[in-house]
Amino acid sequence: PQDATAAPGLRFPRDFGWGAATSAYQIEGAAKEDGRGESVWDTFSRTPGRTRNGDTGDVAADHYHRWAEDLDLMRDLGLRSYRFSISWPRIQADGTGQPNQRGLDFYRRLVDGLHERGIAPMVTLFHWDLPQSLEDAGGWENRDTAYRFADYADAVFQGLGDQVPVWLTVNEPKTVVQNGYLWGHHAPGRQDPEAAYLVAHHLQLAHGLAVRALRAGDSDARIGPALNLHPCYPADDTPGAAAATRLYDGYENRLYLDPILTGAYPADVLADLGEGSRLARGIADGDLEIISSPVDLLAVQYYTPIYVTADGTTTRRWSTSEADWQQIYPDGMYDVLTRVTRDYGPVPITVTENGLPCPDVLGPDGTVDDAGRVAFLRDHFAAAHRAIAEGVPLESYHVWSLLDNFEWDQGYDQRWGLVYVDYATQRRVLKRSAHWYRGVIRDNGL
Ligand code: PNW
Repeated sequence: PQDATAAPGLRFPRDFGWGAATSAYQIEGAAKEDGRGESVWDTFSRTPGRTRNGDTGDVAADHYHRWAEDLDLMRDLGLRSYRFSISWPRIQADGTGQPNQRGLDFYRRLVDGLHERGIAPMVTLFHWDLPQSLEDAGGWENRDTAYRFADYADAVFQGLGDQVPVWLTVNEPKTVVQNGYLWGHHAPGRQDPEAAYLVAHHLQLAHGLAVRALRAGDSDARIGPALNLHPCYPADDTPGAAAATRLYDGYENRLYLDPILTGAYPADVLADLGEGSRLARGIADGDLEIISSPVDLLAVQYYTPIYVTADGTTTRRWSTSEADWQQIYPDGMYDVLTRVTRDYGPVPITVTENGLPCPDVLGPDGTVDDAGRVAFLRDHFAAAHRAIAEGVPLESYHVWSLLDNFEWDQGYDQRWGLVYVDYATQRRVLKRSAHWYRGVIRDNGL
């Protein structure tokens, strides 16, 4: 189903940042080492029934111990950029106070090791692993958590700042809002729409406060948000579907883009939530100035389009991947990149995630043939190339993910890596897609 042909001979801009991405809880393991505290994902994954097979991130891909080997893998692939996240509870076990030096040391080794191998680090401050102590104090429903995040960010800037050229604040606030607070299949497992949109505001506030914390120092690093965008298309050509799609786009995209890049929440979404909503009541004077503090780049994560019907529900139009929420639609990459440039630009853009889960198996000959992932990436790279050709200032592209890892509520059954992880032995095996990607990077194109 994924055999759309990419035009041959596509060259990317000089110094294009070919990369791969991971996140702390999904790969590190070592859940109890070196003073690490617990996060909402420890609590959630250890609660029976919350994850497939009861999987947890306790061991994951054991990257905390195998980081040097993993850095060598990245060098062998020829990566120019590596996006990873810092575990907040490794830096502050309870979410506040003096930073834990052993936690900082781990990331310092990682960052130094990247530089030694000629790979640029790109660091996400928050990829969902909120310290459980802060959750116990109200978590993201509590405005104070945004200020705790700014303190944590400041500690990380002080500890690593001189070696990190690009910081990303909050990974996919929308996924926390929707999966964590609307539908409840991610930590903290709530189903409370009123809470959800207040959480959206506090995550945005956290973003803005972290931007300000970086600017308060003398760092010349760059910083921006990491947003997963879903291009929304009407499922038919009725006016009803057009209107429903417009509002759907408000909830999926503008709710997160507008405050940061234009300094205002989208009026249609605010109206739809109602004047008395907890979001509306939670916006204090000055918040939007903080949230819209100028950013240096916008990190875009694209996985799937959404087709919206006139009654405001969604429908499937393209083939679905192993992730039930993902339809395969490479043109969506072109559409999101050109849209953000048109509506919010020009702002430098990095793609910080894009990828496909596949039913990968380690063959008897020791290879993993993920042809579907190769086709998927080729078609999405080609779509990004088209956007660049039309003037989108895209500077780098990170495949999700470097390694197979803990895919949240789906546990280890869903494999997203370029590199296969045999969890019984923790052996890493380059999949066909990894070998192919090495060639793309070497040729700087398709
Ligand atoms: C991202 N959706 O989450 C996360 O940043 C990663 O940690 C995760 O492993 C990866 O994508 C693959 O799932 C998403 O519903 C979760 O469109 C849900 C969606 C998109 C991304």
